[in-house]
Amino acid sequence: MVICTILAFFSLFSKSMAAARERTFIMVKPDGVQRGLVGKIIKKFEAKGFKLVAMKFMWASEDHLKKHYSDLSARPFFPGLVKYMASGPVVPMVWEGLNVVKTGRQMLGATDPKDSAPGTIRGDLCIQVGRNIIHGSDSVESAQKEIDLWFEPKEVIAWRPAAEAWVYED
Ligand code: D4T
Repeated sequence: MVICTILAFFSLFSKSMAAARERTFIMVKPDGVQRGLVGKIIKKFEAKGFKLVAMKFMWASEDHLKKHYSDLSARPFFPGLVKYMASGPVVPMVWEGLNVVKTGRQMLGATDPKDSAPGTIRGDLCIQVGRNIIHGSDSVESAQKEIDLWFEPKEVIAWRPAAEAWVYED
């Protein structure tokens, strides 16, 4: 009985810890970098309580961006999208936390800024869909694919923030 209780406790604990380790891929696009919005965007994710586990500053090639947006290759805006994304440096990041994929998308706001609610990143900081300053994964599965495309495993850092016990109940 005692053993069962202990096992149940650890199973619950590890489930909630696993959920808190969900990861998403967030990227400040070239217009966000050129407009000096990198710090503001990072601040929002940090202030929410999410944990930064990977980040770099790079100028992505068109080939790399075609892979990233391969699902959209048949769309009429695809060539323009790839050119814009390759027009300057970007800041790819991995953020970790409970429900970070869904919450991250909510924080970004709708893809087209004309439909993004005020208070969201796109709602507050941009105007047109072709210059919407930030990307965020739309599912846990696509987050994993995108993280693998943009980062080597060793570039994603496992660490425990000092404030973690003040962000999560357990
Ligand atoms: P990203 O991937 O940039 O976070 O955008 P979303 O996930 O929110 O939306 P998406 O994949 O449909 O679009 C990818 C990218 O294409 C640009 N875009 C989109 C565009 O230039 N014209 C358009 O009509 C659409 C739909 C903006 C985001």
